[in-house]
Amino acid sequence: MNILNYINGEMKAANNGSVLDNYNPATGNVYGNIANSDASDVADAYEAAALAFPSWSITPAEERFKILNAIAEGIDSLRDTLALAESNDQGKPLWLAKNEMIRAGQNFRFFATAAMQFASESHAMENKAINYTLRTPIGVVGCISPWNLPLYLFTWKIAPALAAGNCVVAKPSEFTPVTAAMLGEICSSAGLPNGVLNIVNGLGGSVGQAIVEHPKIKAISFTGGTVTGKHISSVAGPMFKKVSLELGGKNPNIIFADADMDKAIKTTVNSSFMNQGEICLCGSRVFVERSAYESVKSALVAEVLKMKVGDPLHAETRVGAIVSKPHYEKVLGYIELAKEEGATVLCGGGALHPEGFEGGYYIAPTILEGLPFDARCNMEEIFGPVITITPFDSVEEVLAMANATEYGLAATVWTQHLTRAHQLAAQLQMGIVWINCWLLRDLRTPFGGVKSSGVGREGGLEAMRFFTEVKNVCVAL
Ligand code: TXE
Repeated sequence: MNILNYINGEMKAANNGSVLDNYNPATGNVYGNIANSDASDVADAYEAAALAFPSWSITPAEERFKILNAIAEGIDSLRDTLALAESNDQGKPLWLAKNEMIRAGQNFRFFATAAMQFASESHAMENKAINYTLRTPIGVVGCISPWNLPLYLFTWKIAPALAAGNCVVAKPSEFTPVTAAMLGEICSSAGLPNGVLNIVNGLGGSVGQAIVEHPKIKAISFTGGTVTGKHISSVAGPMFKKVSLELGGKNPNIIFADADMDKAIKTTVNSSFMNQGEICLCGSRVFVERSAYESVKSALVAEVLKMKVGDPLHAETRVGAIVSKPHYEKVLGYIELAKEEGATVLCGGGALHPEGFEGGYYIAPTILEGLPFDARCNMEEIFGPVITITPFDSVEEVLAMANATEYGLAATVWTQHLTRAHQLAAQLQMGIVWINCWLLRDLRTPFGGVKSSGVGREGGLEAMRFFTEVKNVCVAL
């Protein structure tokens, strides 16, 4: 399978003709290639987008609604094909990829309706004046997405950008380009005019960098690693671009002794290991109130030992392959570091080589105990199937440990104590707090983190605001 760029409604090879290998992480084999584009392809994509903008930006909201809805239907109708492609490209279990394809369609459907609902504000000054805000599309915007939830996150950015009337130059991760290319075809079939969405494939340092540096691409929406986010900020800042950054997390999952334990344990297994732990929202630091510590620990270990790891296409697989060899090595490196830091491995603790998939990148779901709260493996994002478990004695103590990292994306709290839950929600330095649940998403809610987890919020009207420029008009009465 050769993945081309989608520019001005056409599939095109990179101008320089070069390609990169595309690997299937389940087997470690090369199974296709992708366009290895450079700044000249980004320049072409920009030109196509700039040409399409005058017409797309004044296309009536109802027409944008219809086209975005048709894209959603296109995704829905190809759900199984997209899911299989995503699983082969990323390593995630097929059943999970199928769920994510539902969300990819929902992203377009949600922002199709946002196009119809988004409205200006007005502020009356007694009898002196009336102010009204005008919100207009920004122009050509850049959307750069990662490899963990490929189509899910790609569409989460592109849909609001288009709904708000912008044209887009987008880049999927070089590790997972396939479903983005399929989306290009879906968009053309759904009647999206040529040039409104352009997808350029290639490496972050060339294509991503060229998008961020392009003087006329005025806003960048990025999801990825904190180091890359910091670099993007340093390039986009002096150019005064609007930037939305959704970066890493090292999320605490706090379990009190009064929690509904069946639910807490079942959900903790998911929040720790879903998508091989490669979700920025995964709860990688589990804190358990001391009186419940031993029982929660043994219940978690028992559940994790039942999880089938291996062939992502097998219906019973819970944990598939790690996305790439470099990332696999990074995660294994952290497990070794944890051992050096004094961790006890309760389960997992290394690579797996399932029969028939010996070349794939598999890591056993790993639970580590006995690390100080400020050990590196408790402070740095591992982004794999690795969690730590730590007892606590008081609310103050767990709050201090939970807030101790540089990250501030999400926290989960398990308790039946209403007051304590709300007090913790207010004091946790996070953009998102889940109480007695995890990853329960309402697309209207603001989504994003504080501290090194990012800048800005996605979701609902926040995303529509990000992708528009605002002007206040003051009329004296
Ligand atoms: O992501 P990168 P990496 C975390 C996770 C992971 C770490 C590094 O901890 O181990 O980040 O992952 C593009 N200008 N997350 O290095 O590089 C790149 O091509 C513009 C958390 O694989 O941040 C890809 O499309 N773009 C996370 C996208 O950035 C550049 C999801 C993300 O890749 C660029 C993924 C540049 N100079 C990793 N360099 C989350 N928040 O969910 C790279 N890119």
